[in-house]
Amino acid sequence: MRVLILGGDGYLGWPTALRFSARGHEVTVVDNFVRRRWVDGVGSDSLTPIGGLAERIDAWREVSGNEIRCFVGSVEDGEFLDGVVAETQPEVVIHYGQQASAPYSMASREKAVETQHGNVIGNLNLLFAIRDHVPECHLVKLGTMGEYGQPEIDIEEGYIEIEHKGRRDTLPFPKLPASLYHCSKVHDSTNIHFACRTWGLRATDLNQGVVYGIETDETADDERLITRFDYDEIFGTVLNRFCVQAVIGHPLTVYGTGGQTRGFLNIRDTLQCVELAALNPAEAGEFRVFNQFTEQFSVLELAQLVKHAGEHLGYSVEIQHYDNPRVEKEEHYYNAIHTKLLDLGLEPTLLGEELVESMIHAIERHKDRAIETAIDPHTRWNPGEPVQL
Ligand code: USQ
Repeated sequence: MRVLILGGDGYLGWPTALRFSARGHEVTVVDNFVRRRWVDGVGSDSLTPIGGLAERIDAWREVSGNEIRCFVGSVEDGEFLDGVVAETQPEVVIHYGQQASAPYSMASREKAVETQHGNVIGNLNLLFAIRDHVPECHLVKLGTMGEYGQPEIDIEEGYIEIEHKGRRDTLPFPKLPASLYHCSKVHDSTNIHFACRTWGLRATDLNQGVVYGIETDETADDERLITRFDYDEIFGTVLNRFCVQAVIGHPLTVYGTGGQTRGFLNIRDTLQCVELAALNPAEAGEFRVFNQFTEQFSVLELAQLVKHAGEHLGYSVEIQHYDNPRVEKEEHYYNAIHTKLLDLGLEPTLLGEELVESMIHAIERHKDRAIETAIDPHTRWNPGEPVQL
C-alpha cells in the first residue's frame, strides 16, 4: 500500500512510519519540524536524544533495508501539500501533522490562533488535495476523545441515535471540547464529515485518548530509531510526565483532586489501531469514527500506580496536588464506548506495574537530559475567576 504520513517526525508519526515500512508498505513522510521548535520555545527538549529525520531514515535503511521517502514542508502550504499528494498518489493518508497540545493552545491569543489556523487549514488543504488527486484514497485522521468532553451520559463512537419530538435520527455525538486545541479537532471533524457527504471521500476519525509509552517494536531495534519523548508541562502527557518525575525526584504533579478520568492507550496500540484502520478502509462517502483507547483511569489512579512502581524500584515518590491550572471537571461520570477497533482485531496492551517499571527503566537511560524547570504547570486556562462547568 502507498502510505503518506503527515507529521512523520513526531512522537507517533515516526514509529508509525517504521511500522508500515517494516510490513513492506511504500511509505512517504512529510514534516516541517515545527514540533521541535515549539518544544525548544517552551524551554524543553525531548528526553530521548533523537537524530534529525534524514539521519533516522538513513539508520532505518541500514537496519531494515527499506526506504522511506521524505518531503520537508508545511501542511499549511496548500500548494506544497497538493504537489506531494499528486506525486505520491497515496492509497491512505495518516494525518498527525497538527499542533496537539491543549496547554499550548491556551497559553496566549497568538498560540490559540496558530493552533486553530495550522490545524484547520492544514486539514482543509489535505481534503482538497485528496479530492483533486486521489479521490479513492482513505484519510485516517487523528482526532481526540477530548472532542466529547465529559458529558453525564455514555460517550458513543462518533454518532448517537436521538429521538426528538417523536422523530428519530442518527447524528454526530454532541461535542464539549476541553481546550482551544480540542476545539480545532471538532472543526476538523465537521470539515471531514462534510467532505465525505459532499465529495464522496472516505475517512476514519480516530478519536484517540491520552497516549503513554516510549518504545515500539521497531524503535527498540536500534538507539538511532528511538522516538521523541516529551515530559514538559506543555507537550508531555500525564503518565509520561509522572514516570519522568518519579525518576528525577520531582513530586508527581496531580492537578486538583486527580479525579479527572480519561481513556488511555499505549503507543504500541496507537500503531496497531492506525494499521487496523488503514487495512480496513471506510466506504466511499463514509465518515467513520472510532474511539481509540484501551482503558480508563483517573489521574490519581495513575499517580498511585507510578508511586507504587517507583517505590518498588527503590525511588522515593511523593504525590502532590497542585491548584488545577485547567478549567475541567475533577469528579465526573465517564463511560466511553470503544468496541469498533476491538472488533477489527485490536489486542490491547494493558497498563500495570510491570509496564510502568519498564517505562521507568527506559527513562533512566536518559534521565540526565531532563530539564526540571520545564515540569511545573504555569499555563492557566483562565487567568481570571474559574467558571462553572
Ligand atoms: N494532568 C495532571 N497533571 C499533569 C498533567 C496532566 O493532573 O502533570 C491532568 C490534566 O489536568 C487532564 C489529564 O491529566 O485532566 C490529561 O492531561 P494530558 O496533558 O495528559 O492530556 P490532554 O491535555 O488531555 O491532551 C493529550 C494530548 C492530546 C490528545 C488528548 C487526548 O496532548 O493531543 O488529544 O491527550 S484526550 O485527553 O482524550 O482528549
